[in-house]
Amino acid sequence: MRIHFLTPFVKMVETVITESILGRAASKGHVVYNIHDLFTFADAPHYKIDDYQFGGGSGMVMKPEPVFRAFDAVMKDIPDGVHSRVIFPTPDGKPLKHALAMELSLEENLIFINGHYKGIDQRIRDELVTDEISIGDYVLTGGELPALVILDSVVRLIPGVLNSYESAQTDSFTSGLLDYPHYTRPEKFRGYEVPKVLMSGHHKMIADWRLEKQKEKTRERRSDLWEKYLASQEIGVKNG
Ligand code: 6GU
Repeated sequence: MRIHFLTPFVKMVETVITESILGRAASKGHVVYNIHDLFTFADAPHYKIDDYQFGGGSGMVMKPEPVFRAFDAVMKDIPDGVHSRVIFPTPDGKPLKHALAMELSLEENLIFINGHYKGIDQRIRDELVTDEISIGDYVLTGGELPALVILDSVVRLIPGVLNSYESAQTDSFTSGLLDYPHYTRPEKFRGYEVPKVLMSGHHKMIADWRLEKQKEKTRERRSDLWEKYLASQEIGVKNG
């Protein structure tokens, strides 16, 4: 998979990628990163990438020209018919879910356009973007962190990127239940003990205990997931 970033914050994106499993995925040959500095596509002599908003209002808006030029440069290297998605991270996008991450992990090219909420000319969104994605109901200062969050959720699903221990951790959202508690040595720590059942060596009892903990946690914290789980189990939700 080839991943492009169109961003004014090249260093930030590079640093997160090189210091994480996202970078390891590139060394292993699973992905290639291209990070494009939007300032290099702006007009001399001022290389401005934003400007005042038509109609008034506070805050600057990202100009269309640098983004369209950077986008054209990226598309020149992508042959016709090769599957690409153009992602604009924004709090008014559709929520990021495991299923969307799965879908994106099958693409050949992902292009992230990083801007600022209210701060990007609508024509970029109308003409270039295929997916507007939000990472939750809160507002961040810019699109770089959410783009990296989206990317991380996608890249870890590419076969071979994770080792088997790490991939086992994927299961939380595929099973529809939240994860169970984990313990390691020492067995007694500051007076707190590891649940006896985990020391029993009894696989069926351990599996039952873990499933019970998953259900408990999901019921308490995520009524939305819990309702779906019940429906999928055909227990019915009549009494819920
Ligand atoms: Cl995708 N961008 C910004 N700026 N804030 C967000 C977000 C995205 N998702 C949640 N909050």
